[in-house]
Amino acid sequence: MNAFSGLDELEKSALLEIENSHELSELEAIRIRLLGKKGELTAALRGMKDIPEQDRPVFGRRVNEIRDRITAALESKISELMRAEKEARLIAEKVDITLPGKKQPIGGLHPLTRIYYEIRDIFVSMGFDVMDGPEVEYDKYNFEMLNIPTDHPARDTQDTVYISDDIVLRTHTSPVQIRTMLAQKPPIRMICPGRVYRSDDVDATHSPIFNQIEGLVVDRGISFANLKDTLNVFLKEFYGEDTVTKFRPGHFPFTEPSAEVDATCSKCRGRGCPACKGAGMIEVLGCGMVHPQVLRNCGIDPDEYSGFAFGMGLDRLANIKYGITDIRLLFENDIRFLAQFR
Ligand code: 2NM
Repeated sequence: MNAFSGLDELEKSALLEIENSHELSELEAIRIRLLGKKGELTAALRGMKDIPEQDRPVFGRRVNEIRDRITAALESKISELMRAEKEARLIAEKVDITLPGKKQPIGGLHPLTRIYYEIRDIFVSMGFDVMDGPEVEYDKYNFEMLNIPTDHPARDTQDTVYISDDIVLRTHTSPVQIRTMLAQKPPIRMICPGRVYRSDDVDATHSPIFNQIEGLVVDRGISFANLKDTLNVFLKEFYGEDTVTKFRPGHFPFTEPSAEVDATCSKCRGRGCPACKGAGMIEVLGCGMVHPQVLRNCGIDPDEYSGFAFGMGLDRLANIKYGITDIRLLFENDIRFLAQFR
């Protein structure tokens, strides 16, 4: 029976070929060649017309049987090859988790941020709140309510950046003190850090944007002695216990009396150096008793309450502390400069 033995031959050689194959792509080619529309098994089925009619059902069943066996053999070989492939990949991709990792460079705080955090922590430890306010500010809050009249030199357009007739970039953080006094009743103990703006050209000692911290205390019976003691505690904490301070008379429109404060030069500890121009002391902040008119402007009765305020330039303090002679370095964010403060 020629047709049947042809089928046996086809089955035998197909299964052998599948068994000996080692490539998934090869198996796919075999599948198409054997089982595809124009494949060998389909061709064999077409040969059915040449065999006696009574043998055809048996022939048909045999063809189906072979198709099933080839399909099963292909599937089992495919999964065997895929298993082996995965095994090989797992071995090839093995990772030694005991190897030390690659060190990532760690960033650091900007020197201004470090100084701000130090100062903030000292005042917070004395019970001060930290307040925030807008950098684009009403003229009223930046000047008028602070007792800075329209013809005051601080208003000169060469200093102030005007957004419109009545809106400015704040020239100090004092408007935040005004907003605080308008919004809450005494006792008030607050500091306000932030950027301030002046219409200045940039050079080694000037920047149109710089950073300030100002503070304000308002309560019943607040005196100049409270001002001196609070700032002395702060300055000794910040510059060191052996720091000596000197309160010199000063002038601000929003405080009366006012003072400028010198502290022992942190570079030479008073011996005299270029940083303090040989004086051994260096000016670090301005302060004073809040002017009664400023309190009144904010709805606080100066007969009942008094207060003191102070302000300092962060950039200046950073320069002194780190011996920086060009303030542009604080704003350029050159990694080579910043990395020295980690
Ligand atoms: C300074 C010096 C002296 C100050 C005054 C006020 C306010 F709003 F309470 F009146 N805030 N800040 C002040 C006083 C600021 O900076 C050198």
